Amino acid sequence: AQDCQVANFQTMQNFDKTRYAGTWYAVGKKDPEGLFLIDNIKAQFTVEEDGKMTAKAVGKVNILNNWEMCAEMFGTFEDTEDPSKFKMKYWGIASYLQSGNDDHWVIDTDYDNYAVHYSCRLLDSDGTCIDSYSLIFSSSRHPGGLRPEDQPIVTQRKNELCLLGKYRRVDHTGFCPNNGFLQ
Ligand code: DAO
Repeated sequence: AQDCQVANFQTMQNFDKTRYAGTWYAVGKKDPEGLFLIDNIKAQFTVEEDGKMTAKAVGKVNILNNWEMCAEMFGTFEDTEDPSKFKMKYWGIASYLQSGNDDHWVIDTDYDNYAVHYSCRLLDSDGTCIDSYSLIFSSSRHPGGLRPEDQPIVTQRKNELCLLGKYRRVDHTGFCPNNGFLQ
């Protein structure tokens, strides 16, 4: 049987946040309960002078059930003993946007083309995840989607996360234009 224990999920070996820095386009997403970011999701990771990773992200959200807007979000990342696993604190530039603390794991990346992110918000007593979200990123070299040669790797990672078939496509329609928030 497949091992779906979160503690046993393989993450990126020797993750290098400096190589990871830059702009990534979400092209796939497995939503958590209480979905927040819908589409047009773009994240920009930076390594600050103190060596800590930070991020800015934009994405379309639904506020008050029916108001579509572009959320501008900040994230700060605490290192852990595993270089691929971070504790992320996030908040919006506006107070009515979601904020919180999530795990932020880099499952796999080749730094240039694709990245697979994972976060479990709630563990079950058996060690599997009750509430997770995961983003599939394509680099700014391929904002429209993953290269064909990266797709089987990403599918394999989705399967290892026990989330195969649970992702949806994330569209980029220009709803969240570059307005100076992201460089
Ligand atoms: O979309 O439902 C959801 C959960 C996403 C929460 C995280 C918000 C953004 C944080 C900043 C940067 C990292 C990708």
